[in-house]
Amino acid sequence: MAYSDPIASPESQFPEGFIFGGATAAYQVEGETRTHGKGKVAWDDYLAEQGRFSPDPASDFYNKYPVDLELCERFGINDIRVSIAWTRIFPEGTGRVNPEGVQFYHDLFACCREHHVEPFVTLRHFDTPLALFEDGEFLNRATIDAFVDYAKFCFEEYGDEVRYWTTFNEIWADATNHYIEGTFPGGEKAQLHKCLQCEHNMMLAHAKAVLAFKEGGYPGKIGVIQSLEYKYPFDENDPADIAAAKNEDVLQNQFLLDATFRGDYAPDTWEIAQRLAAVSGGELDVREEDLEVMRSAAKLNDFLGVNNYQCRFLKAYEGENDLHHNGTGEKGTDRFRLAGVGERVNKPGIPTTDWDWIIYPKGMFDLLVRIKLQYPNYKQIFITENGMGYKDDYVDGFVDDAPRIDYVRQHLHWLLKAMEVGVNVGGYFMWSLQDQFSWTNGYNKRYGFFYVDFETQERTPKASAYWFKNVAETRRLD
Ligand code: BGP
Repeated sequence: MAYSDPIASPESQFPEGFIFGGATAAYQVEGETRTHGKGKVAWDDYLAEQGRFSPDPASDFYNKYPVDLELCERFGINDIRVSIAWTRIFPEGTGRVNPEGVQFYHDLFACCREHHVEPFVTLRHFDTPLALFEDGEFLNRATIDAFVDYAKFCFEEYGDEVRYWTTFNEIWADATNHYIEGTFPGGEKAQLHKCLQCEHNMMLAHAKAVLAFKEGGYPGKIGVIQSLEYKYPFDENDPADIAAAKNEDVLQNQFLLDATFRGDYAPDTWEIAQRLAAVSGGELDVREEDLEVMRSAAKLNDFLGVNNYQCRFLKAYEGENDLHHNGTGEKGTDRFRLAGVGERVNKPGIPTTDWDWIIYPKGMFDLLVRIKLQYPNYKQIFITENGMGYKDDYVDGFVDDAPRIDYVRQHLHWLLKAMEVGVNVGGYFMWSLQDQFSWTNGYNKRYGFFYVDFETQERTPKASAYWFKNVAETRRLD
């Protein structure tokens, strides 16, 4: 089993200049969600109605970012993923600007520089302004224009302070959690056509923002972050399992990668996407003028951000939709059986987390090699998220998160192997920098290098932080 493989090439080293980063997202860390002029997002009411947990104060990053950046510097973390909260800039999503919000990010980026930490900035990480959400979010083409206006504002305002821009975080997660799994605000289930339409419209918005960035001649680089998972047939000799794996692959990976790197959809992608859209009774609205824009932008992406935590094994499935999200960490409760697509299963012997996420690090290698082979025009990849959700124990002032170290070590091992066979990877960000809340799971699913006591907001470096510091300093795994 790959998980327990020894490190195969102990002599291999990450190249000089490789990014060793930690990741955050505005809504998951900042707190202060209803103050300092910030406008509402759909999550505010959604979480309040659920009553499980609050986004305030989260990790209080709005006030504590100097502490976190100081920790980054001490622990060899030379880059931080942050996102700009759209509604700190435009409280209603369009129109009126909130100067206090604009200033906040100037201050944050300046503090990053003081601590020699590069900010890697995402424009939207799941937090669409409420007014746009209520108008249909990205299924409404007006949201595309609103996003591009917001992006242009940020490029103009922060263009000299930011070297790495990404338009969206995880278009697939947005689309599936909203329209298939029903775990994000809006909460619909098994609406395959809406999921694919959302993916297309967001990729069109990405393309328009890339063109605006390049036309503006800003100094940095720009890309998009996709959440990708290698899809293996459960039985690789069974044509029905192979077809199920392909269905899921198109939904999550190939549709978005085609849009990113081709700017249109290859014939097999398009045929499967149309068939899947028909399962939920819909058709896709993809216009020739969209594809023209996307084709122009496809040549201009400077990099691809890859968020990768796990892979999937797929079996053919003939039954009704049966979807249940394990959002509590009660192992073995997750179910994903999607009519017309397939059933997610695990293979005996492969470990999982308490949230039923499959731990199969070789999946990262297979995914990266696939991108290189299928989309040879990609320029560079950053692993923009990878990490392990875990119920950490704080004991006598210390957190021994050995399973997380093992998880990250195994993934970095397979990442190095991918680089050895020629995949161009510029950096790795662990999700997450400090503990923060998880959108659909709350505060007991911790991911950070730095343990956060959510009562006192004290930070405590975990064993993984000390281990990662050594990796970053030596650029070697062991
Ligand atoms: C990604 C998101 C992050 C983060 C992470 C962990 O999908 O970009 O925002 O939450 O996954 O996922 P979760 O919080 O569901 O465990």
